[in-house]
Amino acid sequence: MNSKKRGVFLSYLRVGLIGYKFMGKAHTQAYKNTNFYFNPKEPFQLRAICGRNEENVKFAAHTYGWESYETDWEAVIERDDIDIIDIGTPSDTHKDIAISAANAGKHVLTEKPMALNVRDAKKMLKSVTDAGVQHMVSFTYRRVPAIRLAKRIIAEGRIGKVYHVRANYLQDWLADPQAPFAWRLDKNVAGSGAHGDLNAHIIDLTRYLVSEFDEVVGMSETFIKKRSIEAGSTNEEKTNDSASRDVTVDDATLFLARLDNGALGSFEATRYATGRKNNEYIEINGSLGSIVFNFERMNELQFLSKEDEPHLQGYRNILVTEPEYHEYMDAWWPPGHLIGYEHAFTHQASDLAQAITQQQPIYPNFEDGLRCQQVLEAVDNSIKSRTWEKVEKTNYLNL
Ligand code: SOE
Repeated sequence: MNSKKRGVFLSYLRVGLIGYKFMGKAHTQAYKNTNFYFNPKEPFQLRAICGRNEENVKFAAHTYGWESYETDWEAVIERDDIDIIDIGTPSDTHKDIAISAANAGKHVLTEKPMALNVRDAKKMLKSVTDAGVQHMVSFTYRRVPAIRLAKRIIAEGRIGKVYHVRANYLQDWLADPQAPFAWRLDKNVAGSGAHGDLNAHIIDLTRYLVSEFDEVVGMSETFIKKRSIEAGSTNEEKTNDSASRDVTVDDATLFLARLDNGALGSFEATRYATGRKNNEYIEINGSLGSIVFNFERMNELQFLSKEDEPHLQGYRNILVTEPEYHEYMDAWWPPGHLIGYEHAFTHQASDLAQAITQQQPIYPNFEDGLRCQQVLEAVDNSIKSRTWEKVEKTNYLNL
């Protein structure tokens, strides 16, 4: 008898991905790269990708390598050959899909911001908690190796007591008045503009690296109130027959914060920072030193230590690519070969696979997503009240 046996994996983590555009691509690559570079005990299987436009989602299934496609997200959730629902669609869809997925016993990963508001975020958190499934929010910047090093430096006490967090997330894709209307400019679909899209990230990084938020005061502006509808717009962007649409979200939102640990924070998110493309910047000043990270130089971390001899003190630029010392880098290349935007999505998928297989908690989870939503909403409330607002931190549904 042939003694050679074909190797067969005992089980797979079978994914249903809702959405096939920017995040659909990034998440697809993350699942494939996890299998290839992180050798998970249970590899991901790309079972179904979902989108309403059959022609487009069929093309995506074929080119991205998904086994099947669906045009109705509920059909994906009903399938018994899927373990994980990954939500890569606009914010207005997150609540219904996440709750349905949890109720069907599926693990849930959702893109940020988690929800349109705190109330929906609480309902989502309750559903996944009651269902006992894994739940995660795609704040991928926590999984950039330089951010992991920043976390380690702070945890080791190397910058001492933190006094300041200074963060911004600057893009410029709307600085051109001719830029057409997009779904991200519709409050009903996106929930908010730069605030929920970009401040969400630096709020999460601040929570991850430094502290929870105590109270905030903010301001926002919509510089261009109406934008043209361009040919080929999606259903969300089209409107009856008008050639343009009102922008119903913020173009830029800035806010100040007092953190629970007594530090002061300043935060800015805008899509009008001409020349800044994806400039997520965070500087943390402490009694013994400082840290500076800028995503546009994502393989580097600047660190200053007051413990250095005075004549040698200054920001040192650390290239965070050492496989032996820097988290995640042992899966990739030799020192100095750099990684990019998409690698943090792979780190996220790899950690999710490990958490599911080992039945361990995973972060940032839906409670982190809710905490972020509570900061976002407190800023929105302060913009309305024009006063400082405390940040709510309860999980219960005060319905
Ligand atoms: C905005 O353009 C955006 O795509 C965010 O939505 C993502 O979360 C960020 O990673 C890149 O920029």
